[in-house]
Amino acid sequence: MKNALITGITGQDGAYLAQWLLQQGYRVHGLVARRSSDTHWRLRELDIEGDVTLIDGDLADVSSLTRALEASRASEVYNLAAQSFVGASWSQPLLTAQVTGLGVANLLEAVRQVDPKARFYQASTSEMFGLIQAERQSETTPFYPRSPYGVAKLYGHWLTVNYRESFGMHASSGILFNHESPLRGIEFVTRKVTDAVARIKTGQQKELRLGNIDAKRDWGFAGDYVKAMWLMLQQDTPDDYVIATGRTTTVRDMVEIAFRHVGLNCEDYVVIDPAFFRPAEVDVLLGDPSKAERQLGWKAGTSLEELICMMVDADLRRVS
Ligand code: NAP
Ligand code: G4F
Repeated sequence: MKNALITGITGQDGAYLAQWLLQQGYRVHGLVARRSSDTHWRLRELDIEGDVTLIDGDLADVSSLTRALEASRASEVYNLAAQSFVGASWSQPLLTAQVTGLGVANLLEAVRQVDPKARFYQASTSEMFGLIQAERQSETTPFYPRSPYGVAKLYGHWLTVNYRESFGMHASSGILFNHESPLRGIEFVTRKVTDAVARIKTGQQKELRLGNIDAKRDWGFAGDYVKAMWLMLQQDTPDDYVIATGRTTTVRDMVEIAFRHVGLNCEDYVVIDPAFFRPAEVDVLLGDPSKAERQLGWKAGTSLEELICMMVDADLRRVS
C-alpha cells in the first residue's frame, strides 16, 4: 500500500485528491494548519474524514513538514496548500509570499532531507500567464504574472523545476487553469454566483454584486483535474503540464448559465460593484492541454454548463 501526503487536504482540490487516492488504494495523510474553528467540512461532504490521517503542520514551519514526511512515510507528496485567493494577495502580499511562494521551498527542502526519492507535485497555476503572451497558453508560453499571488506561484514553479534539474528529484508542476466544484470556496466567482443564485431563487438574497464580468476564464471541474495531478506522479519522468479544457468563457456568460438554470434572468439581479475590481486584472485565460492529452492520456470531461448546474443544484440543496 502506497503512502501519500497532501498539503492543503482541507481545501477543494485536497479533498477531491484524497478521495481519488483512497479509491486507488493509497493510505492518505493530510497536513492540516491550526485554525480556531473547524475546516474539515469538505472531507465530511465527501464522507472521507475518517479514512484519512491528519497531521498538524504549516507550510511556513519547515520543522512541521519534516515531521509530517517522517510520520507519513509518503512516497508521493502533493503540495496543494497555499493562500490561493488572488484578490487577497494584494491585501496580504507578504503572507502570500511566505506561504504560496517560500512554502514550496520549505517543502522541497524537507522532502530532499527526509526522502529525496519521494515524488513531488507542485500546484502551479494559469495565473502565472497573467498578461498573456500567446492566445492559447501552453507549457512553452512565457509567464507574466499580474498579482502577488501569481508572482509567488511563479517562484514555486521555477523552484520545482530547479530542484528537478539540480538534484534529480521526481518533481512535477501542474499548470492548472481554473477548476471549480460544489466544494469551491465561497470567495471565488463561480461559487459566489451559484450560492447567490440559490439564495435568490429561495428568497434569501435580493441581488448579486460582482466586479469585472468581462474577464474570461478556462473553467473545468476540480474532480477531473485532481486525476491529472496523480497521473503526473505515475510517469517515469517528471515534467510540467498545462491542465485545461481549451475553452474560454466570460464571467458574464457563466453568470447567465447559472441564473438560466433556475429560470431567472441575471440582468434583474446583478449589480456591478467597483469594490470587486482588482488593481491589475488577468483579462483572459485559455489553455492548450494537448501535451497532457498526448502524454498523460488526460482530457477534461465536464462542460462548463454541467459544472455550473452541478454547483447551483448543490447550493440549492444547502440553502433549502
Ligand atoms: P483552497 O481551497 O483555497 O485550499 C487551500 C488549502 O491550503 C487549504 O486546505 C488551506 O487550509 C491550506 N493552507 C493555507 N495556508 C496554509 C498554511 N500556511 N499551511 C498549511 N496549509 C495551508 O485551494 P484549491 O482551490 O483547493 O487549490 C489547491 C492548490 O492549487 C492551491 O495551491 C492553489 O493555489 C492551486 N491552484 C488552484 C486552482 C483552482 O482553480 N482551484 C488553479 C490553479 C492552481 P485551511 O482550510 O485551513 O485554510
Ligand atoms: O474566481 P476568481 O476569484 O479566480 P481567479 O482570480 O481566476 O483565481 C483562481 O484561479 C487561478 C487559476 O487561474 C488559481 F490559481 C487561483 O488560486 C484561483 O483558484 O476570479 C475569476 C475572475 C477574475 O477575473 C475576477 O476579477 O472573476 C472576476 N470577478 C468578477 N467579479 C470576480 C468577481 N471574482 C471574484 N472572486 N469575486 C467577484 O465578485
